[in-house]
Amino acid sequence: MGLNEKITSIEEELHGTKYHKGTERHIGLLKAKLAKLKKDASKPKGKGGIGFDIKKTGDATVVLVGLPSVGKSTLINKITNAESAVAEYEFTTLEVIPGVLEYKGAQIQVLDLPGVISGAAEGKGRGREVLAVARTTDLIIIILDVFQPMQLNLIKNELEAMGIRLDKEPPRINLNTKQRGGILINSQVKLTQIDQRTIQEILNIYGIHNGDLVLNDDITADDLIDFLVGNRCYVKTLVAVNKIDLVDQKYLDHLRTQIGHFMPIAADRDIGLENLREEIYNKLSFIRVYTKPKFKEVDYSKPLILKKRSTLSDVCDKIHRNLKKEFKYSLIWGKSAKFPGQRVGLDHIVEDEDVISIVSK
Ligand SMILES: Nc1nc2c(ncn2[C@@H]2O[C@H](COP(=O)(O)OP(=O)(O)OP(=O)(O)O)[C@@H](O)[C@H]2O)c(=O)[nH]1
Ligand SMILES: [Mg+2]
Repeated sequence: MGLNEKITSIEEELHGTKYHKGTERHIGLLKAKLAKLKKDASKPKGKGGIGFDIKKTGDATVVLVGLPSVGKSTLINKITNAESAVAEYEFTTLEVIPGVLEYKGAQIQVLDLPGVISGAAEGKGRGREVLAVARTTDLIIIILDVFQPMQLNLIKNELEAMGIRLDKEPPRINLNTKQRGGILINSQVKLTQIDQRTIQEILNIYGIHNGDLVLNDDITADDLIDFLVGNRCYVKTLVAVNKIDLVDQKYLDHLRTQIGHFMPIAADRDIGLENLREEIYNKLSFIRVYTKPKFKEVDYSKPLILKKRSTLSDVCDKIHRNLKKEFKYSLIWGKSAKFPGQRVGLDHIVEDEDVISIVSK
């Protein structure tokens, strides 16, 4: 049996197996085998790497994902400086079109993508290339047509199939492989979703027979498989429902009971766009850091906009391309400082409202 036949046969078995306590382990193992086969099957041939080549700019990158004709290009044209073609027919956009959204001092790169269809992650309609762009962004805005809310599940499934985990933190798992001694599971929390035997067997599928596995979360089989496959991305999402000019409030209230929280917008009528900008900014949870030049006052007028958990090294990159080479140390005031004016190095993690003073060579 070739790789693809094996994949199909396991997929069929998974479809035919009902989930309950008694089949939990079997399903976990099937999923582990399936993920392993898919990983082997998708090993890049030749040059490697898929996707459009997009140069990242700005403080964060956001991507618009949705089916054809939901209004992605209309939206990017309204909230950024981009000029992306808009038309009534499907697949108007065929390339990745970048634009910049400026909000509260942050420069947010927004990417308009070609429409995604069912089967995209398997390669339909250049779907893999399109979706691969979403893997490395900070936020995925899923755009739905107000009359097709169930597209939400389709899009989420396609993104998941590309190894993107939505609105989730990476499971805290650590593995130290060894030469002998079997597998030792050290779990810091009570495991309610997977048993030790399943963990052992899943590890075996990935060729791991000896080592220490440390778990800091109540993980599922899927979490363990994600960890073992290793190329998963964890990205936040925001759902926007477009063309709300065509429906009434009652319709929208009902929609909320079906798909949960979303941002209602009508891109070509400028409805809901200010709220959307605000929500994009908030979701990106930026922090602001101020600089204090030597012997001068803090410059509060020009905050440096950074992502959470940024280091001083990231701060330097924001200020000047070569600053890191010149960097000697920095003095720091604020939440991340042990005491005002603490002396810190490039790997120090900054926090919101910190003040820094860089001393260069
Ligand atoms: N009624 C209404 N129509 C809209 C709205 N926004 C966009 N449209 C229309 O929807 C159609 C598709 O818009 P596009 O922006 O090209 O959609 P797209 O998602 O970029 O489509 P593809 O590039 O083909 O994937 C156009 O005819 C737009 O004028 C809206 O808020 N309300
Ligand atoms: Mg478009």
